[in-house]
Amino acid sequence: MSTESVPTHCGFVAIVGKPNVGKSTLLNVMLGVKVAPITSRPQTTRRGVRGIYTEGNRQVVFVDTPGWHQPKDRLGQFMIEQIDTALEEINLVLWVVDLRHPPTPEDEDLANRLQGVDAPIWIVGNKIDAAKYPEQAMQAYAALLPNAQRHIRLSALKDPKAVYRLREEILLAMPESPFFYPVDIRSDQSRQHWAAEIVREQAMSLLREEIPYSIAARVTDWEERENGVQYIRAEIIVEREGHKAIVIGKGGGMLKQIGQEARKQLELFLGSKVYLELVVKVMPDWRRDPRALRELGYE
Ligand SMILES: Nc1nc2c(ncn2[C@@H]2O[C@H](COP(=O)(O)OP(=O)(O)OP(=O)(O)O)[C@@H](O)[C@H]2O)c(=O)[nH]1
Ligand SMILES: [Mg+2]
Repeated sequence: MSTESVPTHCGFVAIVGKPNVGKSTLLNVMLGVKVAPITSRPQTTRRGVRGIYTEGNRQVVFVDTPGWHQPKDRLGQFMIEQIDTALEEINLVLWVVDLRHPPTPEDEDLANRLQGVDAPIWIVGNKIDAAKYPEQAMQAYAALLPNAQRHIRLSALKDPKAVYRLREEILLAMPESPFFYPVDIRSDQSRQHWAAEIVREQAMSLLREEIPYSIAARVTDWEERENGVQYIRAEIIVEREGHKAIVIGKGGGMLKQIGQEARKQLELFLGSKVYLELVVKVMPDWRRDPRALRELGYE
């Protein structure tokens, strides 16, 4: 039998939900590689990132999205637009909810938004490992979206097998279609972009209070040196001089720690030695400045 006669299946799957419910965790486990940054802080994801999973003649293009929230600045508006874009021409929506808690007004708001989506919606109740009343919580979420096709309970963090079972069902739900990506591609973002997200992830995890939200990161140089070392130069962007001092820390301690943690992650996923040079730069009020946002790729 020639391979041409085997039909291929492919489709787009949006992963949406409130901030911090575990969308990016779910995506990373689904793909088996770290495509998206994860922190314990809400609003970690800022951009719709595509993660591609291919198995045999089936391919899924997952779109991880920022957490649904009321935007307070231009960056927030950009984030909400990323959700709207992800919900266009979609084959399936995974609405990720946190089973540890009942729905909040933000969930109600998102459920209303999802009413208008044509594609089937599956509710993925996450964090069941830490949920006291998972059944009641799921019922309350399901009541917000009566047209949801399926209710799935799992722990993206603690139970990868449950995530693989879900992935299997998603693969089977994809319509007949040519593949959108080559079979060896896992993400649509450049490696520069991905590395910048790792730096931001570590900075967001280590810094306190409002500082995590006023941080951006970008890679400005990447060279493969002869000895096999990847030389990466990245900038951590902050909004004010005062923040710069906090990111650098006493005697440069904080910046060093961010660098060490980010380097570990980069080395793990690149499989080679990394020399990471970090620089802190001030872009006054970048979250409200259209030019700065454009420069940082938030447009
Ligand atoms: N207990 C538990 N924690 C989880 C689970 N999945 C994710 N988390 C944690 O929840 C936090 C948020 O995870 P993310 O994957 O960044 O959540 P997100 O929905 O992508 O968040 P935003 O990008 O901010 O919208 C992290 O601390 C995760 O380790 C789970 O199944 N159980
Ligand atoms: Mg995320």
